[in-house]
Amino acid sequence: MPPRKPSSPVEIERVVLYWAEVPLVRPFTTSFGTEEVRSTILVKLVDAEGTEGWGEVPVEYGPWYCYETIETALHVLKDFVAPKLPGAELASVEDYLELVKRVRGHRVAKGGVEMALWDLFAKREGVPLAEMLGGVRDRIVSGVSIGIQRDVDTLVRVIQEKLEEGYCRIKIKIKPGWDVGVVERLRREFPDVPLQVDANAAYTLSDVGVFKKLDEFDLLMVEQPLGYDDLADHAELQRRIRTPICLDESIKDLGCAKVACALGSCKIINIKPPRVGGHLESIRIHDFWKDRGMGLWIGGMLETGVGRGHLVAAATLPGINYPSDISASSRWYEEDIVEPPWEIRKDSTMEVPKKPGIGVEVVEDRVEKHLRKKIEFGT
Ligand code: OSB
Ligand code: MG
Repeated sequence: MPPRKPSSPVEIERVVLYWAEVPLVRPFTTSFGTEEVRSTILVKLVDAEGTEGWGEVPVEYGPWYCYETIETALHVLKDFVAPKLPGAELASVEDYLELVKRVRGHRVAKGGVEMALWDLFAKREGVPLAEMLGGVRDRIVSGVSIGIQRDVDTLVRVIQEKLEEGYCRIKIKIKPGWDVGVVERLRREFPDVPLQVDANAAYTLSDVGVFKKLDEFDLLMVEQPLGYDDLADHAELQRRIRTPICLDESIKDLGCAKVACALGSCKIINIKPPRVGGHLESIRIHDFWKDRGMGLWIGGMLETGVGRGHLVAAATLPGINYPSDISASSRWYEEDIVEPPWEIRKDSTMEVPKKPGIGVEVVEDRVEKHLRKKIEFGT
């Protein structure tokens, strides 16, 4: 199903940006560092009738996962995107993209507003966001992403705990020195668990031996092994190993997906709507990749309940054929900023809300509790 067109244009009256710092239940360590709080920017759009749309800009303080940071995102949103919105009449998401076309790159920042607009349109239409996007499922399959731990025994315990909570697929972060030995041990402990690894670009082609060894362990995929921008080397690596390569950082838009397809850089794409600038570009990548019968799932970036709602809706698209990194709110937060919080069932699925839009309510008192800065436009 193609995405649904709004039946009437919306006039944006107000835009509110909330820069918040929500504490994580446990620090999260990847090949590029450790996060103890989720710094994030929430975007609220309000129309003339007072209907609200919410989006999230899940950037970090440093340009590690992508070049955008809290400061660059606030700068781009505050100086170039948000001022264009109050009074603007938007008949579609495409109208918004046209309005901010002069801003090159900065997809996560622009994407936060794009997603808020989808939520607003869905609420105005009275339909769940999933339906608005052209989704086809009433539940999605969750997997869980586990950071680098102090030692392998700790990792084994954490995985045990996650399996007991219901997660059916485990992803671990790897980096040089925390790879083959770790996976070998996990395969002894959990021979049949669907397992995949994510390197966040920590290796180069000269490490091909590591990936040849990982080929022995029946992994679902190896995510972003090489350079964050390097489609050519990934193609070379994919020719030399059996395990499917999944690209994350490298796929910034449909153009990257087309090049990756032409070169054979990967067999699977982890679509993160924020990374590619929102839902519309996610749908374009999804449609292109699905038509070629390749692997697709939705990745996460420790989003709060707002961004998580957008991920859940995106994961209902028909071509999603692997578990997504969309865990329960409690995986990351003691208290999420939405009600109800996101939960998974014992069978590793998450229910897609039937309420309009993202289907959860933002508890603004909780946002205020963690607020660093609030910037308003309009009225
Ligand atoms: O590479 O997939 C990644 C979190 C932040 C930034 C990048 C990544 C991740 C994760 C966590 O792996 C996924 C989640 O939100 O559960
Ligand atoms: Mg990744």
